[in-house]
Amino acid sequence: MKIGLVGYQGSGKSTLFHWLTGVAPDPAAAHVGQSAMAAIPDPRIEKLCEVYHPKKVTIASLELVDTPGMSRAHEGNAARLAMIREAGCLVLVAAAFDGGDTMADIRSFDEDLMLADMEIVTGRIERLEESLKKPLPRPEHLQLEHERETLGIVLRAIESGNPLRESHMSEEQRKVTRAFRLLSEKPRLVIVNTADDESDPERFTSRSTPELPILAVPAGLELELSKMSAEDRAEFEREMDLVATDRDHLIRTLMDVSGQMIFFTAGEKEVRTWLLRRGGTALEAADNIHTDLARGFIRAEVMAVADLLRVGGEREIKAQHLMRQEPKDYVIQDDDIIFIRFSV
Ligand SMILES: Nc1nc2c(ncn2[C@@H]2O[C@H](COP(=O)(O)OP(=O)(O)OP(=O)(O)O)[C@@H](O)[C@H]2O)c(=O)[nH]1
Ligand SMILES: [Mg+2]
Repeated sequence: MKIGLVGYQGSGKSTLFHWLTGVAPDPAAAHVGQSAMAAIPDPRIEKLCEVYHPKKVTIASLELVDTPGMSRAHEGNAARLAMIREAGCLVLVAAAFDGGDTMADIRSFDEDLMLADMEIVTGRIERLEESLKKPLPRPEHLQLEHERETLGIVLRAIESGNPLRESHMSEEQRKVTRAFRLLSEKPRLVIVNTADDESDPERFTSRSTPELPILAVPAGLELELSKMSAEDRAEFEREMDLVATDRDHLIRTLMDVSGQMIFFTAGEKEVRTWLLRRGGTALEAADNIHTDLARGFIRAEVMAVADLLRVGGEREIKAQHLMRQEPKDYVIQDDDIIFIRFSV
């Protein structure tokens, strides 16, 4: 799943992208957007390595996409927005280092997303109405009529000024809108890019709600800090009386907001984390590892990292009956280490 960094021109998207992924965006590719991976840190990985002493460690990553900035004048935004259609989650980067009205920017950006959605839905309704004028077999006619009605409800919801992620769409409505990958339906997080000397970031974060989480990060400063040696950095932080942003926490928040989670596989060969959508099953987890594991799936053997660390090893886990046998439809939990039994 792609996580799109979006926002108005010059809000600090590329700076944030650079800091989170460690990859400097190529200015020559700025107009098309670019993607890079951000490893998802987890303190449990190191602990598992102490148990297994694996030859190899592999860490799951989020895919971040740096997009070209949107114009406040609403010019050429449709093309820029097209780039983030396939993103599963949006991170709105709003500037708060240049004296602009940050909260107004956040609202206005939402309006841009809703306008883009309205255009798409209206276009589809118009085409449906054209088709409905023609003679059609009855089942097809009913189906198109149903789609038109459902989209009419969705359109009214957007027109009333509520992004779709906030309106409680029925499963039926979601089914109809899915193909359009509407922007205001995507889960979203706001990162306010504060000035290096911002003294009161709470004036932004206190507006945070469960529907619209807001974090404040001095992205420019963090990027500079990340380029320093540990020593210089510690000294700089002491002198400036800084509390550095917890980058690991931020990346895990992005994972949460995008509806994803990690699970573990562990052995002497490799300790590894894998991404899975939250609510994903043992079969989906097997498929992420290798399609063969899903095809020949027999069962998943599951233990919890916490149990393993407490008892000290797999032998103890088995002796204490802490290894569970789970079927295809078992829902993977945070902290699961899984081993897939499969036939070829
Ligand atoms: N003071 C300050 N300046 C920043 C900060 N973040 C970015 N800038 C500056 O703002 C300008 C734009 O930053 P970028 O990261 O390129 O912004 P962007 O959102 O990628 O810009 P576009 O891709 O053109 O839309 C650069 O000159 C940065 O140095 C910050 O936290 N503080
Ligand atoms: Mg940029």
